[in-house]
Amino acid sequence: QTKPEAPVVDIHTHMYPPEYVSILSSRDTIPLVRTFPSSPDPRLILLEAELPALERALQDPSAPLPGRPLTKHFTSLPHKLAFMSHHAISISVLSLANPWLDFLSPAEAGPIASQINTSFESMCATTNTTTTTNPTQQQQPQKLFFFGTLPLTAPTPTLLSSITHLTTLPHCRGIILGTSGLGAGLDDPSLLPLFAALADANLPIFLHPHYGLPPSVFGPQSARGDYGHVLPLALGFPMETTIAVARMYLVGVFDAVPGLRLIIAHAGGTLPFLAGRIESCVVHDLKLGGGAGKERRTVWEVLREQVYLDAVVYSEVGVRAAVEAAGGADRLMFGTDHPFFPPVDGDAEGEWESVRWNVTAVEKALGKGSREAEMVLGGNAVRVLRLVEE
Ligand code: 5CU
Repeated sequence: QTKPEAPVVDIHTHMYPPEYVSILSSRDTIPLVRTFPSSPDPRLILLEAELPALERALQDPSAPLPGRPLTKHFTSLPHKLAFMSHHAISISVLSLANPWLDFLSPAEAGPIASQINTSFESMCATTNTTTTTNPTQQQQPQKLFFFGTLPLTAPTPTLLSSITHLTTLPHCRGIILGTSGLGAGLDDPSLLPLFAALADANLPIFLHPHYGLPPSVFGPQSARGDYGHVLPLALGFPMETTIAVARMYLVGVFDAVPGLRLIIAHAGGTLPFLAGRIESCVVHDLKLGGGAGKERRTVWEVLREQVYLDAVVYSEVGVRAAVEAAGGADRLMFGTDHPFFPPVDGDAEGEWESVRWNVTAVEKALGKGSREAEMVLGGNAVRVLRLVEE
């Protein structure tokens, strides 16, 4: 008898449901969706770094298109399921992509959060009751769960009732959160009731970047060429995440809410590499106490007790560092970042090399077919996020 395939679980996979796309299509400032006569797909413009290209394209129809194509992979459930099937992913934990609801007015944020979270719940419920094993590929049945979205600009009572709403949705397994929090970063004391409510509800935070670093950090626009998304995405995103978690640590969020669990995107940004340096600076610069009679927990201890990392890092060197930093292969979870980073040959219905790189990185770091690799590719997510129908 052959051993059943271990499930592959994608915990970092985004969608924009139709109601979100209509909001973006009605906007004049980023984030926004625009159509251009020269492009079959509308363009999705999200990042500050994309503004100069947007302005050029609005003035000159022959200028390169800004942002990225808003393909069906961002918006359609059948495309998500086909992508999963193509890459032998049996369970996905969906999340709204950045910048979530960060830009909404306080009055609209609550109702829109409720609508979007309900929409994710219904995608999961429909899929989990209707899909079966694909007989040609002998895969496990496809299942969906999701990380909810919070109306962060809404008044606190609305925000807290949105968490209560999430607890009633059977397929919600946590929330996705950016680094701005209520507008003042994740070390803002006003966030503590929210963190406590999430811990009480057993909803981990999937922490994800969006804002990057100010463009000036990367130096003046280079006369040597356009570096595209490379600097903001490859470097700005992970530094943003690192700074947000460092601030949470420094202000004592993890001690104040010991039940809080964080899953940090992109293998923790640069934390696996920089945690030692943060720790050294704390020891040398600050007297951070854990309160009377309490020992301060080191950055390493917090990472190993309250933090999980995704494995979206595209190299075995990064996977090894993430496993070391998180305290073992039982704290890392595979992800794809679908539908970002589509195939460079343009065939989005075929194999995505970005997915292959992340799978190969895990297999090279931990051993193809090893128990550790299976845990990272799926077992950890099933255990940590309780990915079984209840
Ligand atoms: O390509 C991009 O801009 C992005 C993004 O905005 N969000 C994300 O999760 N990955 C890539």
